[in-house]
Amino acid sequence: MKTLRQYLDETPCEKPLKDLIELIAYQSIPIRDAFIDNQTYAGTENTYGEEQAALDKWADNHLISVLGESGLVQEIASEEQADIVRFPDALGKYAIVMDPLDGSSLIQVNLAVGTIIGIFRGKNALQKGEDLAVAMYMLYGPMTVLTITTGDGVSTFALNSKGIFALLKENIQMPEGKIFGSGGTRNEWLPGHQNFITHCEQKDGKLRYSGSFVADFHQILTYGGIYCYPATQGKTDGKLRLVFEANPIGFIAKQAGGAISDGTRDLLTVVPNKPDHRTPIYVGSKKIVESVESCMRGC
Ligand code: FDP
Repeated sequence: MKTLRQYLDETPCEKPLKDLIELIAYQSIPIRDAFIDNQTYAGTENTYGEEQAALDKWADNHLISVLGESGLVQEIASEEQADIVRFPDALGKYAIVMDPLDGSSLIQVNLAVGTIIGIFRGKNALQKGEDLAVAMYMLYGPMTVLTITTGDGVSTFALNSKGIFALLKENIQMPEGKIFGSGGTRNEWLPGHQNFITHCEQKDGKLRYSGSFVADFHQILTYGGIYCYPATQGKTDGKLRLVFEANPIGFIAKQAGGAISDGTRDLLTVVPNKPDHRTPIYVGSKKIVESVESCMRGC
């Protein structure tokens, strides 16, 4: 059995970065323990005007407090915070981007949700996705699973009965597969996206969409295919966020041989203009993501 720490010790990551990765990964234990007492909505909205689940707030407060106390982190951009949270006295030189609990609408129905994290070296959380040092997510499904890249391939770990992350799969390569799923409703889709979905259907694509980006992506990482949250009528920037969601997941996708696009360009090359920068997202196997761009002009 290779533990997460043993795996990290084989990477060129510096010790404080390895400590930070482990610290974050093992917060999956208290976050998972908090599910049972945080099943309702909190009665508040986040900066995007979306209703916050109690667990969104719990996980956000918990991670900010643990990361602040660690002294390793200069700033955190969290989906649940309107502004960047800064720790000017921290000695460590890392910046975190995070969606503390992605897929909130599924908490009450006990389907898989997760925590998405990106780590940049330096003080600035608003960097291009391709400059991430680390991207990782913890998925709370039947198992608690950690998927991680430190910029040299993708590996997945499972939390075992002793509370240790043990290696499940390494050097994961995303195959070209047939799974597709899209957010938004059909009558709100724009013609280019409609063309692309028709193209997927004509190629015998298999529809899979749970309402949890991180869980849907995890399936695509294994079987291949594409997750989409497009621009829609009235919401031309889509729903998902570049900083907290697209970049960490896109970085993992690219490290596994896949790609991420907004329908016109590689999202990892885009400099965020603000923490809540939204973007249409197409992420998954390389060829199918490439085909999106031509479908936007008519398949
Ligand atoms: P949620 O708002 O429940 O946290 O990015 C947020 C997200 O979920 C994704 O995880 C998910 O894929 C998408 O939004 C679901 O949105 P729709 O309900 O519009 O399909």
